[in-house]
Amino acid sequence: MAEPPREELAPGAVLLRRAALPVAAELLQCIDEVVLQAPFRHMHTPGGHRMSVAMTNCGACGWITDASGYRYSEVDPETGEPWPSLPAAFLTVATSAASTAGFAGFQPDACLVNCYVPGARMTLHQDRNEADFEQPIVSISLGLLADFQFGGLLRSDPVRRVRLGHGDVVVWGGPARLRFHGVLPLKDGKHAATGCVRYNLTLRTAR
Ligand code: MD3
Ligand code: FE
Repeated sequence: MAEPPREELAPGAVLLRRAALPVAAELLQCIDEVVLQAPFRHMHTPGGHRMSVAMTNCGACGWITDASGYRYSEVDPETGEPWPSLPAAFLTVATSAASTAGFAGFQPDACLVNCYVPGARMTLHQDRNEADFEQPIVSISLGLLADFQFGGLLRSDPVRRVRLGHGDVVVWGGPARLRFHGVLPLKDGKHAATGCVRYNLTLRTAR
């Protein structure tokens, strides 16, 4: 079978366009199951802002934010129960993408599930609540197109814009791991697989 197109966005940042397309329907079904147990919610930043992106998690721990700060939690603060387990299909896509990108042995223990509706966005930030920055983060986009921004190691560094579409997988590791990144406000649209939303899965080794 043909290799998926592999695009190096920057050292350590590998875009595998449409790599998750063959299993996209299965991933969406897994999201539906996760959400039954741990519904999407709008968390608040430590500064008190309500996030426009709705989030939930699966795996041994999940990323949360509230007045006390940004961190990982072994339980869903809404219920006090553990997060739903990491679906096997998430793990398979993430570990195979990581090894294609040169990160063999990736063992994610957390998956943040983001849900964007038109207008939702994520301002430039770094992902630094994980224990070991030697471990990459794998992101999987589903549904509506997003204009993703990635910059450098300083917030003030220039940003590049990359359009991420249904089934696109990106591995962020090595020197790209701490780059600033964000998502511009989602544009209106309708996708055959997801309707009027975009989902993004980020698989992480949090602990
Ligand atoms: C670059 N999510 O959840 S995924 C996030 O589309 C997040 O929902 C965005 O940023 C989204 O934290 C972007 C792409 C991504 C994820 C993690 C990264 C890019 C990254 C970590 C380091 C550098
Ligand atoms: Fe991020």
